[in-house]
Amino acid sequence: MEEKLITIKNNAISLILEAKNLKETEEIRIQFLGRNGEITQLLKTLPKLSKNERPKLGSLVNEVKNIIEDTLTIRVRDLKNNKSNNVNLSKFDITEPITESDRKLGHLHLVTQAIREITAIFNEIGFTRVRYPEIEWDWYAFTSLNFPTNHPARDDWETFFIEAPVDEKKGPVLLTPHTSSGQVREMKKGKLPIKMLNIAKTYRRQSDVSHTPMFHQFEGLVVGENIAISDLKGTLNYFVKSYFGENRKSRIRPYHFQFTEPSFEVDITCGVCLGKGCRLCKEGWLELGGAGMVHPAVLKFGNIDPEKYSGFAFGWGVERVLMMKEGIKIDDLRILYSNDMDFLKQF
Ligand code: FA5
Repeated sequence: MEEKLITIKNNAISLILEAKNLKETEEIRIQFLGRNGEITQLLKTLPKLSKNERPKLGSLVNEVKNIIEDTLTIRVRDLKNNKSNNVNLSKFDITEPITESDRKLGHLHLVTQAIREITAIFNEIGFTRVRYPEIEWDWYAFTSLNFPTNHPARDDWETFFIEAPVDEKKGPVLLTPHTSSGQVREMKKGKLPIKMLNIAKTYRRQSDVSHTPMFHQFEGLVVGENIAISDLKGTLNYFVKSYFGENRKSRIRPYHFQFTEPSFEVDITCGVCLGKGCRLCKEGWLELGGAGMVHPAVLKFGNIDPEKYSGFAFGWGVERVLMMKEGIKIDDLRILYSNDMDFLKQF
């Protein structure tokens, strides 16, 4: 039902923004909010839901209803204003105080909405959001994560280095290329068990349809006694079902990262064919991001005894998961940061 609501909301907003006259806005109002409208129908199904589901979905339906009503109000007002401005532009008085209904309603950026949703999903299972520096020492971004000195990610074609004095122990300063730089910082706090969710801006020298030079990652780190791959798999499945929908599945494939052993690449079933294979995904699966069991060398850098404790970590791109979410189709990731209001207003 949540997914259905998001689709209804996106659909309604784009129709409202495209409405050319008041007749069309009225038709849209009836389609969504009328006696037999899509939202009204959903409200009627609420009493049939279980006691647990009812309050959450009830407030969600109302929230969507309010968004549709507000967007309609603004569109109707804009259409009316255009008309009167066209009729008598000379009467336009810039000193006239604005009324409450003249205020334009904005909303949170698409990426901020995704960050909030991801945070809420992980909070439910006990992860705490933390924040670590975006301007970071090489030691936290690479050395403490078991990267050898000649690793290609350290090459300045991938990482932005900052002109600043090089520290004897921590090396040069850089714009962090991944949220994994928070792993050893979290371990060094000295509190176990760890259940961290680090969401931050990350930077790489990349720009094409699926890469932006600044993007966001969310990184999970769990460290404690007897943490196993099955815990990682359960967490991945929980996230995939909560964020993408109950009908989506996850799988892990062997991969390589310097700071996890074993390492995995995580895939989810395609939202179009649900794993059967289609033109979009070819084999039924889409790549989500990296994960693995924390490397013993990394635990040692964080002053944690790898004989006694183990852990898992995962790190994925916020913009990428957003693109992969059902109902949101973005064919160039860079549009998220292009200040294109027509695009942003849709969400
Ligand atoms: C990493 O950055 C690892 N730190 C992830 C990790 C964490 C692995 C913990 C194991 C344990 P990778 O370079 O594959 O891995 O990036 C992770 C995700 O960030 C990618 O799957 C993608 O979703 C996103 N990403 C990477 N580069 C960009 C970019 N330039 N623009 C947008 N998203 C990006």
